[in-house]
Amino acid sequence: MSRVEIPPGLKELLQGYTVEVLRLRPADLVEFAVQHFTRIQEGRGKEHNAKKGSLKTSRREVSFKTHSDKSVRDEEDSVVNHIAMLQYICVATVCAEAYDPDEDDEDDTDPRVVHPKSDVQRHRLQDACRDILLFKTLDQEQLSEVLDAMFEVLVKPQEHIIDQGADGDNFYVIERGVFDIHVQKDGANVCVGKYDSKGSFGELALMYNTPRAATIIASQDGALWGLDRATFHRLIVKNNAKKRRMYEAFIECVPLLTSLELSERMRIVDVLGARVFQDEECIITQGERADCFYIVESGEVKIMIKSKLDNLEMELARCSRGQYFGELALVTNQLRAASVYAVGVTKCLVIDIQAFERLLGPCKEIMKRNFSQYKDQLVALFGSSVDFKHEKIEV
Ligand code: 1OR
Ligand code: 1OR
Repeated sequence: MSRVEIPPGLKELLQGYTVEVLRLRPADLVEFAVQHFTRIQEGRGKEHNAKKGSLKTSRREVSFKTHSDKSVRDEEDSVVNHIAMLQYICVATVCAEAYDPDEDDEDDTDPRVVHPKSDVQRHRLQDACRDILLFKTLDQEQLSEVLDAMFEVLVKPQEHIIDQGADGDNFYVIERGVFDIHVQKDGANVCVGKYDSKGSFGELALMYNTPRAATIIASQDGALWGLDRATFHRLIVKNNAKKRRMYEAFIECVPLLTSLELSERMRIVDVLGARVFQDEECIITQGERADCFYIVESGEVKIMIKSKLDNLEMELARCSRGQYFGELALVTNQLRAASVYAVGVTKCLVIDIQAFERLLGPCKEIMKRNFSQYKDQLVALFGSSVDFKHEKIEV
């Protein structure tokens, strides 16, 4: 069988279609395909008009060569090969992307993993796991099963916890220590970020059955809590399928994310956490370092800025369902420009900085367009002479 070149973008295109089919289970697959791809084409038209960033360009340029100018018989072999390849991609896609827990009960028979811990250890573990986004949508019983299965890992400076390209064994939660993230880019090893005393890593290879996407190196003595692959799969990956069902309709309606492919939006759902804030609770504090990005799922938040002159906070804006905040510090790499408070009980979807960098790159252009609006509003409201704490916005 001759080698068939897979055009760039084909996998994502079929992946999106496959996920939609499995989700909506249409009676007529062909009719559904026509509607699905027409929607994409229309969306692409809008994107062209909006002149989005170059990252999406290669995807938009995907085109299928027609065979009308050649004899059908000459092309038969190639068509058969393509179909085989499509079938292969669809099967791979279903395995990697649209894992359905209801159709997989095998894991349920796996023995429950328990690593005994002292009270002190359990306390430290609970502290480390308090803000782990992947655990935020687990119920109490699932969470205690996860905590039972976790085991302590002490690390030394320069120790490689994960090597890019290796198979995934464990997921890790950080208790203490600084961990550098390295990625191979154009043959060179580049440090693209770090985890500082909190957060988690190593979920991607376990979620999508792929090789490790980055190398993680301890830069000082540290302590981690590991979770084995089987338990991660049984509890977190299964829970992700439920999360997709819960949030996909909402995520589809978030204006910021409409330029992403469906599969890209689903990857965001896989790693997000949900947090509920009480009335007046502070979600973001002006001047602090940033580690998360937020989308309001229900309720409302108010954005308040503090003047250096009188230290009084004044309200700048409000965000409600479908709107986002906390992007400014992440994109500009500065401290939080304002504080954000819940107005009434408010639920937000939270994405950590690493996932933001990895998954929301294509949306940054849209966010940046809003920054210039921030600037204009600021000048219009207060004049350029007003001195705010940390208000510097460089785009
Ligand atoms: P993993 O199982 O692939 C390496 O093992 C882990 O590094 C990975 O899961 C993530 O948890 C974590 N790209 C890919 N993986 C990353 C990244 C990342 N950052 C942390 N991890 N990028 C850096 C974003 C700041 C994108 C680099 C191009
Ligand atoms: P952040 O990461 O800096 C605070 O954390 C968030 O508040 C910030 O990201 C933005 O999401 C939001 N107008 C509207 N929203 C703002 C503004 C703003 N500043 C910060 N946020 N400004 C315009 C004033 C009329 C103020 C610009 C300094």
